[in-house]
Amino acid sequence: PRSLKEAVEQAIPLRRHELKELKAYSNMQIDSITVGSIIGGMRNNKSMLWQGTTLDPFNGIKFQGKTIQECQQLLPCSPDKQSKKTEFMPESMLWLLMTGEIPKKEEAFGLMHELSQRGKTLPPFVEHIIDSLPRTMHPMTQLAVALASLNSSSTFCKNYQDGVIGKEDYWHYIFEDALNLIALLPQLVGKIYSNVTNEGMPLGYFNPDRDWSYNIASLLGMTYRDSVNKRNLTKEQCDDFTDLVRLYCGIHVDHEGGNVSAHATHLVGSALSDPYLSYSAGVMGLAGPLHGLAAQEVVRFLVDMAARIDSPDNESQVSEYLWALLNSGKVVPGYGHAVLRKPDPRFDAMLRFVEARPQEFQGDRYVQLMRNLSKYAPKVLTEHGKTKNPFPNVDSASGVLFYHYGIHDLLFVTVIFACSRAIGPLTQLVWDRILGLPIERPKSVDMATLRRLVNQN
Ligand code: FCX
Repeated sequence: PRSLKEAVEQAIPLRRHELKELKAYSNMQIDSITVGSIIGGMRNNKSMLWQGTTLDPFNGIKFQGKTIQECQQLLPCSPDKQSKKTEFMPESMLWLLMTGEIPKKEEAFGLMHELSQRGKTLPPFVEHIIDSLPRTMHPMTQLAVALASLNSSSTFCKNYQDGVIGKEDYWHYIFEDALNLIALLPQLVGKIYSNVTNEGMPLGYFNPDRDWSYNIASLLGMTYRDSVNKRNLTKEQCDDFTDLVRLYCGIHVDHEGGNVSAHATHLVGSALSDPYLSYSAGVMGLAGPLHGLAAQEVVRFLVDMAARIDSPDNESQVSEYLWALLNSGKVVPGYGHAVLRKPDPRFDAMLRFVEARPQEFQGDRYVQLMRNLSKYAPKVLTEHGKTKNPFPNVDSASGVLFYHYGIHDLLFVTVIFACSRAIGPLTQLVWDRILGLPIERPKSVDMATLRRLVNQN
């Protein structure tokens, strides 16, 4: 079977040719920029090349043109799940985003092994840095620090500084770094979780024969090994948790190019900062409450609300809680979106995970509240009248499912998001260098210029 790198190499000539053809139309106008977009966060400006995913306001995310459900049907699952086809491996998604092709089973398994070989050990200096950080430091900050520190092992950085590589070849080293970074995430995440919850002592093991998501679950201490699993979960629950990681990490990889974490990675990478520095910047963006940190905020909000209402079915109490939140000037976390105008299909995918396990979730009042909220909150938000999208986004469902299985450190949820989000933006970073895209440098304007332009029209 082909390696991922061989498959990328096969895809290059066509893409480079396409870009060359497009360059002939460089002066053609395809969009216009309004005053509203300049002072309103550049909403809807078509101004960035992004290959792996596209986001439609009404149909949601597509991965190389494929919906979540198509990906669930087509992308290979981990080797241990062949008899019972369940969630695909994020490794398969990485292959799809990088190459535009559905990998053959053997290719996906090959990539799984390649990643586990690359990710076997965390460099000792990174362990040391994480150990030296205060246990109370936000886990996202710990992750950003650790990622940035890995820049000292960047093959791109070293070869660039040695002056031995030409522009055409940058991508080989960016690819190496990107794959190494993705491969190390299970170890990084496990180390940070043990730092936050277990005085830095390991909670589980890395298994080089298993898939990336299994290793995330294992290093969080969530796979079924009696000696390690202190959470009294059954084997089935542990397997379900690993599937949850596969599902969650499989569908959070990317949300086209303009979202904060993806755009920050692309922007910083355009200065030829290496993938570790670039994705560290992406992680810092993901750590904002209006973006990835919403996953953490949702769980806090559900736990707090559940303590103040009689039952998750009490719509009037839930609505009252929401109105109090809105009237205090806060947002309802997990609701609304800058682009989407319908319920997020990623939210639906998380709900299908719950619905496939009715017995497991029936007694969980937080999960029940999350489900009911998706019916109650849109009414309140519509009446409130501000948000353009009153429906749930993916963050409204994800954290509470991790909470269900025992990840009770609420600040940690976004770190699992960050594992997944590496895959899309780093894929694009590889293609940025293959295509030789330039440093990003949009034009800014001051108020006087804007006023002059407005008066001219
Ligand atoms: N609750 C209350 N008010 C909301 C709201 C919500 N969930 N969503 C939007 N609004 C408000 C905005 O704050 C804004 O108010 P303003 O005019 O006083 O500034 C108004 O509605 C218009 O905003 P809108 O254009 O609909 O949304 P934006 O593109 O500005 O913002 C986000 C999009 C996602 C930032 C916004 O909906 C929000 O804050 N949601 C809650 C946080 C959240 O869930 N974030 C995760 C989003 C996503 F999934 C991700 O990127 O990870």
